[in-house]
Amino acid sequence: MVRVKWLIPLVEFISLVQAAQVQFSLDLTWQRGAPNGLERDMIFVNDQFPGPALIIDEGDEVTIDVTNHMPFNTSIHFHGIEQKGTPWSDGVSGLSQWAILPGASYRYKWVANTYGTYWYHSHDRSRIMDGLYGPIQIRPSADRDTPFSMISDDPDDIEAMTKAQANAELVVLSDWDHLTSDAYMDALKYSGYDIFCSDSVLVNGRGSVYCKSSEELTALQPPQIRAVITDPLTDKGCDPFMRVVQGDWEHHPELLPGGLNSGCTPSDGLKTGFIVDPEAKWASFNFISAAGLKALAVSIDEHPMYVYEVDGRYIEPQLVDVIPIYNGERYSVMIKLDKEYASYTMRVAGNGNQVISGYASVTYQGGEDNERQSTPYIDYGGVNTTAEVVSLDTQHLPPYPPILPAAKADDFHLLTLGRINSSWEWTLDGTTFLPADLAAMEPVLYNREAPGLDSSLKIETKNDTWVDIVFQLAIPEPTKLQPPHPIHKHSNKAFLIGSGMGTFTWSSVEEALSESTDNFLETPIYRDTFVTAPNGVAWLAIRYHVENPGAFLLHCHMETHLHTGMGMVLLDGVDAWPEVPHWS
Ligand SMILES: *[C@@H]1O[C@H](CO)[C@@H](O)[C@H](O)[C@H]1NC(C)=O
Ligand SMILES: *[C@@H]1O[C@H](CO)[C@@H](O)[C@H](O)[C@H]1NC(C)=O
Ligand SMILES: *[C@@H]1O[C@H](CO)[C@@H](O)[C@H](O)[C@H]1NC(C)=O
Ligand SMILES: *[C@@H]1O[C@H](CO)[C@@H](O)[C@H](O)[C@H]1NC(C)=O
Ligand SMILES: [Cu+2]
Repeated sequence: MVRVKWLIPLVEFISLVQAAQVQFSLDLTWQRGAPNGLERDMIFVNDQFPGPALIIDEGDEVTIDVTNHMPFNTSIHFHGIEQKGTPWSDGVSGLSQWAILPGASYRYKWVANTYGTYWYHSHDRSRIMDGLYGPIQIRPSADRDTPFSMISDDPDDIEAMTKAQANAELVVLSDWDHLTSDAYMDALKYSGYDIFCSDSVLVNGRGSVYCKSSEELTALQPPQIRAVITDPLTDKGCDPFMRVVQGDWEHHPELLPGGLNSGCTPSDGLKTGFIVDPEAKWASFNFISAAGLKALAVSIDEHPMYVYEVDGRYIEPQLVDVIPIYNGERYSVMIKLDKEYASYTMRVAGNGNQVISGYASVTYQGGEDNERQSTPYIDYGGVNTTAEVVSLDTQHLPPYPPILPAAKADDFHLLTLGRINSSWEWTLDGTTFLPADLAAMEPVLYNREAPGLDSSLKIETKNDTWVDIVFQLAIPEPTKLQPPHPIHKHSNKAFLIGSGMGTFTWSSVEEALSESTDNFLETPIYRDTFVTAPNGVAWLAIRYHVENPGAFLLHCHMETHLHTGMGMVLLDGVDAWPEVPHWS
């Protein structure tokens, strides 16, 4: 039995001595591009895909001017950035701002009040699937205590790791399809299926389409998934639309575009190559999942990884070979460069919802000509190659230095997650959908009573209170599962405090704790994404501190789920609601 010992959080004193002002301009265009070798219309940021990295120092005052040269509305959200005191810069059309019209610009201003790995992406319709994303790295101030002394007690190693962190490789993982986001969403709507099939997995915007037979792909399916999906996978390694997944709703297979869920067309694209300097002894790889649909798993052949930062916050390092990474999540790792001078494959595999992989290479300087093939930890389907392979334990990620939630919350909300009325429409509040045309509406931040948003989609909180939210999965027969939902909270992070199988029958977390401490973590996890269970009826509990009045989204980060309704609005600190400045 675990002893739960939560305390009042430590106040963090970080001196932000040299607050510099930094400015970026992001120009968004809609052009032809071929990340995986196949051309289509897509979004570029400053003519790049993924968009340029925004490298910032902790404490900086950041201005970002976004100009929309595209033929449709847009916005930019800075994923994981708290937006303390600047809720109008959170970048959600219809919530924190009016959409940026074609030809128009918007100025985002915020303070980098924390450190770590983040990213930016569109928050208008499902444009992530058209390529609107890029990485953000906030370098920690010099007085931040790093966890590197828990990896090695050799001062040379610690110095090398500190340098590696400053020169980290930002690794944007994503999925890619030949259909535009609008065409993809139309395919769900007209066929009635919940589709999560992609053509390619990209690493920093590069990849290929690999085609294998249905038999081969079915054999590579993770065993726990094969136990439920008993029919053969498609020739793209995708769900054959069994009733246990799609339920008994109406479906129109004849309206599926060819090549979407089946019909693989091979294509050769470029491959990302990382060069590491073995003299530097350590390298940091900061993984960001910008996937629109896919759950992924990442590994670097023959290189165990010390995971030291999760969603932009240090943890007590964990040594692993494989990291499962869901939409929006970030994991930063240190690897020791102590292997033969050669090239090692970085493998990024679908993690449960498709048998697919993407690759990059990590090459030691001086090992470019070594022809040796590296040995994988995972196969094409993301399954471990030996029993010794260690996967990240996502239930044990103690924040470093320790930080704890309040022992008791002031407010409790139980949300029921599931499908309503069709296989492809999703709800977070159990009864209604976040409107798909939210992006075209009057921003809720400007008017809390803005029409168009059902009251059940809003959670009102008072400033400086603690709020518990329990996410309950509802799975009607004959469906046996929901895909894991990576639930992302905007503004400040929350604590993952517990989870369990079955139904959360208690009326508060306190009551649940008094009956079943086993469901609660001794060391709550502090992050901005919370992934629901992959199988069966289950629940997940988070606790957060309301400290930034404004309107913030709480939503599933799978683009198809968000855009079909799986989101709600947190009206945080309504008693201290901000005046929106009128500078534009
Ligand atoms: C890894 O694979 C082996 C079989 O090679 C299996 O027995 C083991 O349970 C797997 N471990 C994990 C964590 O998946
Ligand atoms: C589901 O369908 C029913 C019947 O058509 C309708 O009354 C209801 O409003 C729908 N639910 C949602 C959340 O749209
Ligand atoms: C674009 O945004 C404006 C509001 O700023 C809205 O009136 C319009 O309907 C939006 N267009 C689309 C296609 O959503
Ligand atoms: C909201 O509460 C936080 C945490 O107590 C506090 O720091 C902040 O100043 C408050 N904001 C307003 C506008 O009162
Ligand atoms: Cu979801």
